[in-house]
Amino acid sequence: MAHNKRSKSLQKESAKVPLAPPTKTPKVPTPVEQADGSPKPTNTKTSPATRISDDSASSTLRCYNIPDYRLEHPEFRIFMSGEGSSLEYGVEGDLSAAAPPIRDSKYLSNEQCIALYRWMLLNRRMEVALENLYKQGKVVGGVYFGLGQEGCSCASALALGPDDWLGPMIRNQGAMLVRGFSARDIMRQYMAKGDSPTWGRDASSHFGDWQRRNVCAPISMLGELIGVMAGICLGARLQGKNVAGLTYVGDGGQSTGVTYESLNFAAVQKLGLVLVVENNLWGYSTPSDMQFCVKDLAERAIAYGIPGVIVDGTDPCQVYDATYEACERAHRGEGPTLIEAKMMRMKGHAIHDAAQYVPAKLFDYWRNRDPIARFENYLINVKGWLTAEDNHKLIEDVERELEADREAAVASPMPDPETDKTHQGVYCDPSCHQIKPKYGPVVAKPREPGSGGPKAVEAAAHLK
Ligand SMILES: Cc1ncc(C[n+]2csc(CCOP(=O)(O)OP(=O)(O)O)c2C)c(N)n1
Ligand SMILES: [Mg+2]
Repeated sequence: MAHNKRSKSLQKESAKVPLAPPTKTPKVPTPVEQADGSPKPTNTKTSPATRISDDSASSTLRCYNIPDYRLEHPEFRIFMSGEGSSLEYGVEGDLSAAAPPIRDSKYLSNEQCIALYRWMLLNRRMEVALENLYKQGKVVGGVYFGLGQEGCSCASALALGPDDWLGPMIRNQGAMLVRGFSARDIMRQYMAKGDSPTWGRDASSHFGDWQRRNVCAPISMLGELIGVMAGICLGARLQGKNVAGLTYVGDGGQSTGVTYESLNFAAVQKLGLVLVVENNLWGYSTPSDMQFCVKDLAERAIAYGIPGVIVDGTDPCQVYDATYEACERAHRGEGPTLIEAKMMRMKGHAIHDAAQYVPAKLFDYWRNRDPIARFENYLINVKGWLTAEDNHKLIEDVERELEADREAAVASPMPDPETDKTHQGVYCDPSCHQIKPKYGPVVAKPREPGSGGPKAVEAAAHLK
């Protein structure tokens, strides 16, 4: 029931498809089953990242499990060859396998799946429109794309409850849409229009809404948002409420020191951080094979003492289910979860990057795993939840909405230079600091002035 209540309140200002209560789906393989339902040879317990073997004090071998929801386990390696100007990346491994099916969701109803598909479509089509606006010289700065990652962005944000928080990164424009921003807002922002969310003071997707939508603006310095989201969860807890704080970090960004510090802090304090590690195989032009040595980034969860889960980032149902369960843990006050979503960045780093360094056959492989095409096929042909005719109408509806948003954004005025003279909206003013508690009065006992009481005791009382 909590799920139903949560889904209704996603601040979906432009949602067209009503959400329905979750339906029970037919039996689906659990993370410890193979697609045919037979047990996997290893990982025989379902609880995430729990230690599954240290039965005797003398044991020298410890085993942990990391649930892996994927229905395929691609094995390939990217390597560097040549020298100087002939230096290039190659890929070796089996790239011939057919795309896997979509895993049935344990929580999403058919109506919710269709709503999710619509968000993903809107996400993609909006980015195509942004690319065109850029080519027309209307965008100020660059454009960042989440092509191939729409399922991950949209499904993860959809799993949040109304009191939860979102901390998107630049590729998570789909998550912004799900959380209630319109394509019009995002396009205005990219064109630095005077009525954009930052009144033309910043470009690309660096904006949030802490008042209504519980969205923390992206932070460019990779990993920094994790600590901020942990802080939001801590602040809510001090007000008597356990919230989930969903944010993202890439395969490149997760190597930063602040990622470790923030995640460790969240783990120790059992804060409701939900960290989606978007392993899209590239960080700028560095392949993930040259970025880290662990096989799966979800394994890092073991070192933090928190659950780690692997999902196919091109399968929105897997992403939704894993994020939903992580949010439930957060609401129960059980602490953070690390979800590794494996997928592929299907364009360059940003619009200026043609990604010529990416081996073409790797693009071909992942193009076959397109999240939208596969989800569309799932809804129409596998489940029969959407007719071809209704799909056609849905696509037309998305296009109509986008065109109206695009026209309005283009017609918006540029910022008035007069307002800039006063630095309005650039620097902090006293009103910025008047942020009232959102969930209730702060329950922490303030330190008595001049008491000089023992700090350790006070910290324990404040934070735990
Ligand atoms: C701490 C820090 N170092 C470097 C950069 C420059 N930078 C911006 S994006 C990027 C690559 C990020 O790759 P990844 O984390 O894999 O995310 P992706 O772009 O693939 O989504 C880099 C190095 C930065 N913004 N912050
Ligand atoms: Mg990356």
